Amino acid sequence: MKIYDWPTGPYPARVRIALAEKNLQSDVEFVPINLWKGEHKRSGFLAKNYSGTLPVLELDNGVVLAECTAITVYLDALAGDPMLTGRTPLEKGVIQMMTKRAEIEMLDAISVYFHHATPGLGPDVELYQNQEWGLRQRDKALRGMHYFDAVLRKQPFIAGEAFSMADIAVIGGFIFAAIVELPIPQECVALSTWFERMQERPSVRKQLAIVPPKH
Ligand SMILES: N[C@@H](CCC(=O)N[C@@H](CS)C(=O)NCC(=O)O)C(=O)O
Repeated sequence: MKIYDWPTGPYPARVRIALAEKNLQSDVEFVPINLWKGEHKRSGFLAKNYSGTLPVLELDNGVVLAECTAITVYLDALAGDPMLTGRTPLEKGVIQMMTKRAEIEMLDAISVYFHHATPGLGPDVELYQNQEWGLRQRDKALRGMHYFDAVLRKQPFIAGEAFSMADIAVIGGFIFAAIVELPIPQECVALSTWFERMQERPSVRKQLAIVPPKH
């Protein structure tokens, strides 16, 4: 299978971490798509992923899967432990909920901040920017960090008692925060401590070596 990706991208990082956790890296050919040159907005790539985003997984039979969550669900089902998307019906539901929350409240919000209130991918790619919207989303991401801090004061992982896809989504948020130099609020001690613990995982350490964290 192929993964269309960009090595320093926070969303592709989610899939790279999942691949490393499942020990599936050697089954994958990585095909770089240059975001800074806008290759993800060209017709050839849009034919694979209508949304014009990375990462995209392409199977050997040509079937294409986009969206980090969908790709992670697929990869998780291919191999054994650790299970990233849960075993019981309740675990599966909670992990999906917390992954979506990580996207809405942190990762996607930072992405909107990047694309709208910073130079983003540059004038050739960022054809419409709305700075006020970007700044609101930055503030939303900061509120999201406080929310996840509160979650982690009560439990060791984002979705409960075990490492999961939801942790990986928040790690994606940390990676994006480092790129846009958005500091994690100092008072979010549980969140920072959790992130230090996440870096003990080889899958995460390897990814952060590509995108050094600043927080
Ligand atoms: N919801 C998508 C978001 C993917 C996404 O935004 N990826 C970034 C790469 S880090 C991207 O392609 N950005 C380019 C753009 O939005 O122009 C997912 O979960 O895969």
